[in-house]
Amino acid sequence: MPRMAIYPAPDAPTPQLDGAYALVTGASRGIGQAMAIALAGAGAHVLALARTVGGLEELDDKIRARKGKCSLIPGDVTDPEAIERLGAVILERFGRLDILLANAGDLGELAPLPDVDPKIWSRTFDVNVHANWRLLKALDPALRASAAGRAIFLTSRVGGQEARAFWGAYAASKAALEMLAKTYAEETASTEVRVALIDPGAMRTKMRAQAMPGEDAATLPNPSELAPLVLYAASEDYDGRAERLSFREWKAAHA
Ligand code: NJP
Repeated sequence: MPRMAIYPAPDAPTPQLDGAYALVTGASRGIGQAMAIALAGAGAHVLALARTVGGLEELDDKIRARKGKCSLIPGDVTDPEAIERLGAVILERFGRLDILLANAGDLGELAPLPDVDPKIWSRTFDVNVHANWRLLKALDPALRASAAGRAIFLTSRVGGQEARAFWGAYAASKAALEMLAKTYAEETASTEVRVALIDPGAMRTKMRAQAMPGEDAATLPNPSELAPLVLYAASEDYDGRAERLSFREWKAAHA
């Protein structure tokens, strides 16, 4: 019997994450950058990973302007050696990882399945699935070393909820990611590690603009609105096992 997702109350106080170490992948823009700012605002020391150094520096400026803590990790999540090294460095330097926000994602190509470019198909799975498995593999010891390790994955409505024509590579990769997260939740059930899946719905980011070029971005939520859900999933109070936390459902329940 699948467990029901439990959502935070709209008026719940912002969780305090003082002293927590939080690795955010895809922190150079969009949801990742906004959530890195939110995590730092709640007291976490953010370890921000992405390829675009300019975006990371912009994040660093924003966090420091708010007196938060941030370390930049320019890199590619699809680089296996770099991810393996990262796991070892985090464990050696900090002794633990309290929060993994596995946010980096690739939309791939919106096209009928037979027409998807094989290179883009592979890249989509490399970023959305294989990189996240490697992150888990590399960071599992550090997450288990935390008193309340939290692994949070960004999914999508099309990842297992709703098949949509032309979204094949992205949808199949997010469905695989969801099963990866659920499996990890089972494997860590007897530990202090907890796993969350967050479905942000349509948000005002570059990926969304790439998917829906004709859409008026002003009608979409700002990624910062996702903060209460992400901070809840990152908190000691969160006790989920990778049930899907949907931003749309949470907003609708409290409208
Ligand atoms: O995406 P975007 P969003 N190595 O394109 C990074 C999900 N989602 O914020 O490396 C390292 O603005 C990239 O950094 P860079 C979605 O599937 C969204 O919209 O510098 N990093 C950038 O920081 C995804 O999982 C919506 O190019 C890599 C970030 O990823 C998450 O939310 C709806 C990388 C992508 O920023 C964030 O999406 C939904 C690599 N190889 C699910 N490749 C939505 N926005 O509407 C990419 O249902 N990145």
